[in-house]
Amino acid sequence: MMHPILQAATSSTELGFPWWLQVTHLVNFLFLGLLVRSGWEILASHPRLYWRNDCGPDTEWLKFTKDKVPSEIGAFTARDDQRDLHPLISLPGRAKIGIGRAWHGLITTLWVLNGLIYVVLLFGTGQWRRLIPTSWSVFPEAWDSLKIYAGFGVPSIEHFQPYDALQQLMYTFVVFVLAPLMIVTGPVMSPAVVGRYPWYPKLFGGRQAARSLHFLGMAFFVVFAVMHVALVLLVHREHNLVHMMMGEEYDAALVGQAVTRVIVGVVVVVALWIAASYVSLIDVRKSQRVLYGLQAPIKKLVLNPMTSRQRARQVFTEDDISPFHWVNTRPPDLSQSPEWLALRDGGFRDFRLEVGGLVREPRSFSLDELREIAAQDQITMHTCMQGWTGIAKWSGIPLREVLAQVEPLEGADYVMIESFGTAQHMHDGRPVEPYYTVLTKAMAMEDETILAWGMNGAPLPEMYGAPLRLRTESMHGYKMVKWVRSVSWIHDYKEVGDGMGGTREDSGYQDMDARI
Ligand SMILES: Nc1nc2c(c(=O)[nH]1)N[C@H]1C(S)=C(S)[C@@H](COP(=O)(O)O)O[C@H]1N2
Ligand SMILES: [Mo]
Repeated sequence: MMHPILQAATSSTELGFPWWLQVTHLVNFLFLGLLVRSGWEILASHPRLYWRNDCGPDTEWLKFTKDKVPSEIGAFTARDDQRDLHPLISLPGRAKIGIGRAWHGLITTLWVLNGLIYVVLLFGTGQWRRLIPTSWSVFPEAWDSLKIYAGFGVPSIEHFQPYDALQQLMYTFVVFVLAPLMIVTGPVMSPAVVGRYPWYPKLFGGRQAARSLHFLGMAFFVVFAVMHVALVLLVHREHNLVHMMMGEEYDAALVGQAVTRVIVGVVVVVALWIAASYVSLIDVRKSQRVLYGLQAPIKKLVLNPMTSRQRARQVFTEDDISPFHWVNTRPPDLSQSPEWLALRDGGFRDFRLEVGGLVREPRSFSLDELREIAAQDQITMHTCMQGWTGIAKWSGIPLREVLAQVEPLEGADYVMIESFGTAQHMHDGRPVEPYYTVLTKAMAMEDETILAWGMNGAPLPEMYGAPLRLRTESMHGYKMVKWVRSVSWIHDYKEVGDGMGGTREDSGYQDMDARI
């Protein structure tokens, strides 16, 4: 009988260190860095983490800002809370969150693909046998290794086949628990997924709990990566390097070349991480087009069929309404819209919603007239792409009922909603512009796309968009124009504004397709 350790050693030799193992590792290292850095960009736009969906003041369990949030609504906006990070740190840096989100989405797809290739080959080639523990003895053995490390010792080389019990446990955890955790919590950030499958976020304890778990997973990945690299370099370094870099069993003659390859590999990957930031910032519009363009087909395929059913399913009740609901951008002031201020002073009695554009005959409606056409209530969760959420009851008229009042002309393919108000801030530093958004026909006709005049049973407050605001529950908050002035059929969103589909798309570099 061969000693089990020796037996394992022989089978390990037979398994070798195939090239695909090295390639998938290197690609993984590159992608993880891009994911973590773009994740930081997103986190910096709302540097607070919660377990509860209402994100109220002092309900964070962790925050990366000293700012306190006053409970007075609008005193401190979500925009005021945004931080920017240096391009050396985050991807791309300088608070270009639209581009950060674009990178995050694109790389996620590629990272999952690389992971699938790795796992398929792992099982296809028998490599899994040395990675995945197959006996309970792995626990006491790992404990022994841990004790040795704790005494700043190093388990002897025979323990590594080529991985010791502790490594096996760790790697198995990272590949089969941690990575899947990131993959399953990611989609909970999408309003379309959460709106369409309301049971899904509940698996994780809610939308914010999933966001917090996603963050903790990232933290674990970072700690693991640092420890992993440190141990590779500290414990039997020469063996490891030859295995990893040369794909061969240890041979002293190969050490020099292995070390060179490590250094080159790390330098190239880190350079690519940083280059991704600076290259994206050279021409931000182009980055937006390219990065979102590349993932458009898969987004269309996977997300566009998902429309919110929070109303039909009665996902939330009055009890779920958030006591605090963040605000993004304050009502228009005198310089922005004297017109809106005059209407407000008259209690919006003179307000008329203009419905026009490419239509046979434009029309306008008072709030009372709109109420007579149709009314519906919906208790839904608002998700801002920055990361915060809030649950409220919205009352209003389905947009499709408004659109049914006019006859669109040939070539009217999109619906534009314009505001009396502006954005709080334009990301490219130009003066603030009137806020607008463009919806595809499908978005406009959704069941939970409404123009709301009421919030939580009262008239819509000024801060939240009085007299009318758009609610598009399958999409992020940036589509939901507040202080609505008009609805127009247009031919193409490329012909209005900067041609990107809305104010946040034009100047925040977000995607017109706001379902994730
Ligand atoms: N006119 C106008 N509407 C707007 C915005 C804006 O800046 N101006 N911000 C949007 C964004 S990014 C979000 S998240 C929601 C926030 O809605 P709330 O302030 O009612 O929570 O409003 C949207 N509507
Ligand atoms: Mo937002």
